[in-house]
This record gives sequence, C-alpha cells and structure tokens, in this order.
Amino acid sequence: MSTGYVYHELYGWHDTGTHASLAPADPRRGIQPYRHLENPEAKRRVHELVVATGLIDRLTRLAPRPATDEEILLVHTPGHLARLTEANDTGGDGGDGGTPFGRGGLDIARLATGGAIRAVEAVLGGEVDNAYALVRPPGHHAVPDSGMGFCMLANIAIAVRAARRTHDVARVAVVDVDVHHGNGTQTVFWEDPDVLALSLHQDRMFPSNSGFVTERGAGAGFGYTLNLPLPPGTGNGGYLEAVRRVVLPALHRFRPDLIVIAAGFDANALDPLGRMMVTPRGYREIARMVLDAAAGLCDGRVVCVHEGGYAAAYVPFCANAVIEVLAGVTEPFREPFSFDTLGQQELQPHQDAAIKAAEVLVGDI
Ligand code: 9RB
Ligand code: ZN
Repeated sequence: MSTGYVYHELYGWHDTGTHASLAPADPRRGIQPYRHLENPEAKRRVHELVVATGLIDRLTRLAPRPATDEEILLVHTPGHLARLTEANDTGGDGGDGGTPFGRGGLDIARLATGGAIRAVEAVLGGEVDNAYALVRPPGHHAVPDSGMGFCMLANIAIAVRAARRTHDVARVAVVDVDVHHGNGTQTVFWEDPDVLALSLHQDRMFPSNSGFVTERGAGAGFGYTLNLPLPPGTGNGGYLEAVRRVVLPALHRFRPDLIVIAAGFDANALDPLGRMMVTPRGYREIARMVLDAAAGLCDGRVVCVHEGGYAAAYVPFCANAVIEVLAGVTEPFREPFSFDTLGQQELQPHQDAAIKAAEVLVGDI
C-alpha cells in the first residue's frame, strides 16, 4: 500500500488579508482588522501534525507543479483567467467579493490546482495506490467564469478534466463531504454523464441558494448530480448513514474508474463555519467506507483533495484520521478531544428524512 501526499509551503503564503472572520476590516464600520477565516493555520497544522506524528514517513511525497493556462481553460473561461492574471501583481478578489488574495495569489492557486492534478496523475499512473492533496486555496465553489467562496480555481474539476485527457478514465465520481455545497463542481459537470457529482452538505450553509436535492443535472447528465442537504446538527450517525444509504449505492451503480473526495473538514464539531458534529472517528469511518467500496470498484483509486475546515485546533486530527485510513495505518492516532459522546450524535428522524429524499434518486444513476 502506498499513499501519495502533496503539500507545499507556498499554500500557507496565500494571503487572504485582515478580514475579521468574513468581513473586510473597516474601522468606519467598526470592523477591527483581524484575520480571515480562511487563513493558513488549519491546513498548516494538518501538515505539521502529519510530520510530527511520523505519519509522513509512511507517505510518498509528491511535488506539485503550477497548473498551466491550458489546464485551467479546460474548466474556466478566458475572462476569469485574464482577470486573475491582471490582479496577480497587486492582489485582488477571485470574482464574488468574498475571495480575497494577495500579490502572487494566482501563482499559488495554480500550485494548488497543480497539486490536485499531480495527485490524480500519480494514482492513475500507478505510482501510488491512493493520494491526499493538502492544497490551499480550496476549489469546490469556483465556477467557470468566477472564483467564489474562497476558491480561485476549480482544483478538482480541472484535475478531473486533465485526467480524462491524459489517462484512460471513462468515469469519475466526486464525493464532496465539505459542509458547504460543492456548487462549482456541480456546475462544471451539470450535463456530463461521465462525472458523478455527489455532495453532502449542511442545508443552505453556502451558497445559500444551491445544493437542493432537486438539483440533479440536465440533458445527458441528468441523474449524475446528486445532492444531500443535511439538517444542522448532523453528527457521525447521520453522516455514516448517509454514506451507507446514498454514497455507497451511488458509487456501486456508477462504477467509477476513480473516486475523488472533496475533503473538507468544516462539518467537524468545532467548526466556526459549520453547524455539524462530525468527529475524527466519523471522518475515519467515512474514509474507510469509501476506500473499501473503491477497492471493489476501481482498484482502490481514491484521491482526496483538501477543501474547507477552519477549526485550527481540531481539523488536523480530522484530516490525520483520513490520511491514516488511506495509508492503511491500523493503530490510529488518539485525538485529544471527546465529541463522540455529544447528544444526538446518532441518526435523528429529521436527518433520516433528508437521507430518504436522496436515497430514492440513486436508482436513476
Ligand atoms: C460574499 C461572502 C462566504 C463565503 C464562503 C463560505 C464558506 C466556504 C467554504 C461561507 C460564506 C462575503 C460572497 C463574506 O468553506 N467552502 O467549503 N461568504 N462570502 N461577502 N461576500 C460578498
Ligand atoms: Zn466548506
């Protein structure tokens, strides 16, 4: 078993500025400069935990390279790339007014996308069995003509399109477990029956107007977009039931050649941007279930690409648990928190109803 691992120090140099949480610092509005929620800490601490625990010694380090214009244009419009290129010398915004970046931000975004491309390439080329790309900035909200929600480039969508050009992959499943809706991935593959875009998320967290169970793709792609909006407060029980009843059956029907997990960790019990209760134990189980399914479906070809997750003290333990599963570590690292016993961690009736609404659509895949 070998597991690829992508990280680069420059991912921590992507500068989202002095926002207070999400609000641009502005003394006239009483907003004291602080730090943007999407700051380097959570992801840098994931990497440092992976190094500090020695897990790094069981991983195969993969070096990212910058994504080229040609690769970016597989998904994005020339206009979006031109606007990012123009703002690269000064810093600017990805396009929605909520995606700030500093000088050289596009260079770092290219390296994040290139990290996802490298991880996919390594798995499809047989260099490694599976891989984890710990990239920043994230990608799952970026749409073809704009960045959005901290995402400058659609890392996963670009990596999937690039892979389908260079490798013999007919079908790719993207399983998005970030607490926010994977609207960008959904938009890119809306009419594409060869890419299953499956998103589990907190109902209308962000974006506030997408991710409904009724959004199912169009044309030839109808049925190959599947959304499972979950109620706030969903914990390990609800998530594992959702994976068991929706994600796994969808994967078995779709029979992907590659599974990409949009590995966001903002459904964790401490996250400032999510209202869910998933713990490292839950993330470990989710990864275990998807990896076991992948073993039977696509020789275990799973690539995780990091997305959100903002509780800097907690995200490292969540991500570490997933990387351990990929690497086949049998004695898991003991995390210091204890949110497994929170009330209502087990499946609740209203969560069951939400799962049922998506479960009945799996048959159309
Ligand atoms: C906009 C703003 C956001 C943006 C992103 C998230 C979560 C992202 C994530 C939540 C709220 C602001 C469009 C502020 O973690 N994804 O996985 N709100 N964005 N101002 N404006 C104009
Ligand atoms: Zn998120």
